[in-house]
Amino acid sequence: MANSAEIIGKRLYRAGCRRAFGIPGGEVLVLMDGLRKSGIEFVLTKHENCAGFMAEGGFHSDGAPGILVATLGPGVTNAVNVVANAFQDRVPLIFLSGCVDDLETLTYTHQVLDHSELLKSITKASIKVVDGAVDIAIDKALAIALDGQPGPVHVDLPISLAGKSQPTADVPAEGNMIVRNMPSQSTPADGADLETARNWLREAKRPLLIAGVDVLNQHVENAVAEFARDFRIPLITTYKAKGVLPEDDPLALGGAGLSPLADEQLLQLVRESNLIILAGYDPIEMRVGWRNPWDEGARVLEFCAVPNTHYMHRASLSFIGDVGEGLKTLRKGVSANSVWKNGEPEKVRSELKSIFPGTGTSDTNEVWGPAAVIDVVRKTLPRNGVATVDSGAHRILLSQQWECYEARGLLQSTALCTMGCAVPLAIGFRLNSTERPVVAFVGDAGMEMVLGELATLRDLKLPVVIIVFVDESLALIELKQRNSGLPNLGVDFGATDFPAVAEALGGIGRWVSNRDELREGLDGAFERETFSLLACKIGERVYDGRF
Ligand SMILES: Cc1ncc(C[n+]2csc(CCOP(=O)(O)OP(=O)(O)O)c2C)c(N)n1
Ligand SMILES: [Mg+2]
Repeated sequence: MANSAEIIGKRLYRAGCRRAFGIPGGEVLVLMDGLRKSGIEFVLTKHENCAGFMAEGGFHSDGAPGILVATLGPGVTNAVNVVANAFQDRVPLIFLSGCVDDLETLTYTHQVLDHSELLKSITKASIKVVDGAVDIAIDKALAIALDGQPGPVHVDLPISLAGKSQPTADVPAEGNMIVRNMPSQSTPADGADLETARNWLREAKRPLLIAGVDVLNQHVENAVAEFARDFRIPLITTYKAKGVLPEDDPLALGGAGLSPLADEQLLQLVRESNLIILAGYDPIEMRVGWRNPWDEGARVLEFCAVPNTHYMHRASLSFIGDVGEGLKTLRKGVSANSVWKNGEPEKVRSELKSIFPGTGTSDTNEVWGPAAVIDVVRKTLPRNGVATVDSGAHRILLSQQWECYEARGLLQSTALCTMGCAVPLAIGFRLNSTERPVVAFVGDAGMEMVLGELATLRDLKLPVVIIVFVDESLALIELKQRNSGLPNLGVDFGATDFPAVAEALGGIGRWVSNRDELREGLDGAFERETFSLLACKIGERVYDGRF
């Protein structure tokens, strides 16, 4: 006989999960023991919010849903931000919490709040486990988390149920099978719509592809890249989909999302295109400029995972299902055209490189500053290295300048755009991907938000490299405040000795104020037994006019 906690552990293990992240309270101890007995390692963090991002980092590495564990009351409330992030950023996250037994709720109030009600607007579902159907509850949570567009599912486990014996659920022995309750790959049906779409592809002289997060969720990166290459169609991606086509490919126009300077170039191309093909594109990552960015009469084909109910834009024809299969079906019987005869996409590509110098092999003319930092790290990090980046001015510059050579090569919060994600994302990813160098870029305020997790890094002995952009300011917000003509208020702050903090917490810390020092700091840092923090003094007010 297994108890409820063990059943939950076994089902999660079968779904590929190998780690759970969080902070315990008395109410989840039996649950944690059940996870451990099932082969799932518990990783203690300093904040539930960071635990959730570590779980997400692990998901980007192995594809298994992340697991976040929190105790009732304050544990759950501390997790709200990362659960909202998983919801907006389409991350399959199983959020396990303890709760008081139903009988208790009538007469006991200490730390008791309605978890499900609290999480309602930021989860795909919240399931309270009931006696006799523990296996169903957890399998259903997995199915919902992975279905359509992935997202967070909350599972509340009453304290006394956790240790209660359950009829042993049948769990097949094979290890890595991910439970996917998805419909089998669906292709556009034959018919008038498909014929119209094929004709448009035949006639397209200026076609353009825009790819988004669902290409990654459906694992159809190769199909999209192949389609782009075979038909010579330039590709714009969201920040999440950067690297679907290696960004040194001449067809790759880089990521779009937060930079008005990049948007100016890319949206012009969108307006000039006579066939826009959307591949797994979810505009939740985009700013207002991407609301209805094409003319009413434009030909727009949309291949999407779920129906377009966001109304951020409209498409002429929508094909819902497997994006890769959709593109394969579309191209049947259509041969490649010669396209963009005046070379507009190449012009945009080189214009973007001159706006954001330091992209790829080109050098920045900046001797020292944020672009120089990004430049040095990109050229030092091996091609298979993975970067994470936090929210702030540094991120907008980096997302444009950083060349990605594979999907999930740059991890960030692009829909909720929350601060405090880069360091824990890097930890979770590196924990799983022991062979890949991982670097986290973070602003000084973002770093101060998650300093405690340096102690987690110390305990895990991971060689994550952290690059802190030190400007003693919430640079992005300060810039907006100044541009709005508002007086300076609540955006600047005092100096922190980041290297000293890093050393005190068991890492290597260095101040860096030029390219050579940065290269020296990076030397050997990816092979250490601990983390390295390189605090880059970039000066104040350095982002004006840069993005
Ligand atoms: C949790 C959270 N709080 C506030 C914000 C709003 N915000 C966006 S960027 C930013 C400034 C971040 O400062 P820093 O980490 O130093 O990065 P910088 O802009 O200086 O590069 C703030 C406060 C946010 N995105 N997330
Ligand atoms: Mg800053």
